[in-house]
Amino acid sequence: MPDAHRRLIVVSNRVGPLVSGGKAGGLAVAMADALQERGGVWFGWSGDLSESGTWSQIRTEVHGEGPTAITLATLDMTEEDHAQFYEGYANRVLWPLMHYRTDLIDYEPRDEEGYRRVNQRFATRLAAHVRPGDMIWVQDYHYLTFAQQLRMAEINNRIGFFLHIPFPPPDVFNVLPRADGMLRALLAYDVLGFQTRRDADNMIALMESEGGERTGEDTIHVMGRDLTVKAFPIAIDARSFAELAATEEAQIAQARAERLLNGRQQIIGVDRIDYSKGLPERFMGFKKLLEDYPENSGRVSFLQIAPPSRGTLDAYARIREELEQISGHVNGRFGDIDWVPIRFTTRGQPRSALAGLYRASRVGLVTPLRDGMNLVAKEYVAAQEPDDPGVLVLSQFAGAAEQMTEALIVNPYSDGDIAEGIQTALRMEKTERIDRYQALMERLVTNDVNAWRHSYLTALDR
Ligand code: GDG
Repeated sequence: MPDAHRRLIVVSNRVGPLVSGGKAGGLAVAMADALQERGGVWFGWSGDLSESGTWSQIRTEVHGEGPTAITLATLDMTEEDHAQFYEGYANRVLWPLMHYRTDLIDYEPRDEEGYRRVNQRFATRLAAHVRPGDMIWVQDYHYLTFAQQLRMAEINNRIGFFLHIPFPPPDVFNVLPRADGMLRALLAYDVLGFQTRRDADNMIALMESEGGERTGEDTIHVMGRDLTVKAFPIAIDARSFAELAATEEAQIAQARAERLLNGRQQIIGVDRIDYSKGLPERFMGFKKLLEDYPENSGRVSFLQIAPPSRGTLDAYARIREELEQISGHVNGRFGDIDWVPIRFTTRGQPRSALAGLYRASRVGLVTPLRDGMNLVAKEYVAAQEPDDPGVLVLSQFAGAAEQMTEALIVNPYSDGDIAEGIQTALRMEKTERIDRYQALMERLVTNDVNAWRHSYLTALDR
């Protein structure tokens, strides 16, 4: 168990909310729980743009008191910071790169400068508040160079990093201009955590190509530094999510969906609109189901909930249009006056309603082209009714596929494969559905988000 007396400092792009369960998504809940257990500081961007930006005063909000008090500490950014650091380098270079989409990289040297500048400013501002013994845990691709900047500010504390998105093989990573400099920046961390064995192996391969030598199962000596490089698959609080699915609010959403379905079976997808999620390919997979297995006509509906994310970026607007086109086409060609094959909404749902909608669905369709983990896959399973569960159809390229082997694993690039996966799920006998659900659920409960956090912090707290 980690030493609960060392203060924890979490760094992530967005800070809060400090709630467990409720409305917040996976990352926020995991961080809030970690801080609630041991107290500490949660540091990051306020969400506001101002002229003083990273030079603005650190805004602090203290919750609780004594050793487990939590301080939320935030800084603004300037409009330029946000355009270069966030929209530019983080989302037009690192996001596509890490998702193996080198074709979508839009690299501008000034965005890289902005990225490095924001990392440097945030790190320098935080450094003034770091105490000896504090453990610093940095989240995600926005802050690859954060530890290097802290080291320059003479912070010698343990600093860990966790990447929520995939990490590609060396040949792909090296497409990044000045990739070697980025690798060197990452070596300033003590622990590099990844979602899957595959991602961790890709990092180790990159380090070995630079002369690194493994010193143990998860440790490597490279360019004079000793690091832990390890997979820590992120998880959900499966028990709480299962409870959420049985609450009154969830039941209301479930009943509403079932009324509309009128005895038909529902297939559900839930994703932020993003090209990594394989949404157009998924819609084509559903179309293929209707073509290849016409017995589903009038009997199955596909509900896709796709709230916008980073809506300012053109790529996302284009996907949305494409989805509207495909669903319009499929509904026109296959639908009937009392049957809408695809229902597609960009309206976000409360978390409890989502749980009810998962439960109302015979098939959970999670087919990203590439995904760090994918928490929707885990939520879908956790929300199922134990004695009549639905079936998860899961992309082989979601990190979750490494653990969720009882799902029906499909290739998201093949519409035929998706259609076949859905068809198998729809036809599956109840006993087999229960067997698969039980195996998946047992693993979700054992390896929940608390176990994830503890294993990471144990590695960091050496
Ligand atoms: C990144 C990585 C990794 C979605 N729509 C609604 C809603 N959501 C919630 C889901 C889920 C979360 O958002 C999405 O999490 P994912 O894991 O599926 O995907 P990313 O957002 O891309 O997250 C990913 C994750 O980080 C954690 O490390 O797994 O691979 O890409 O919790 O339920 N929640 C509500 N209404 C919606 O309409 N309330």
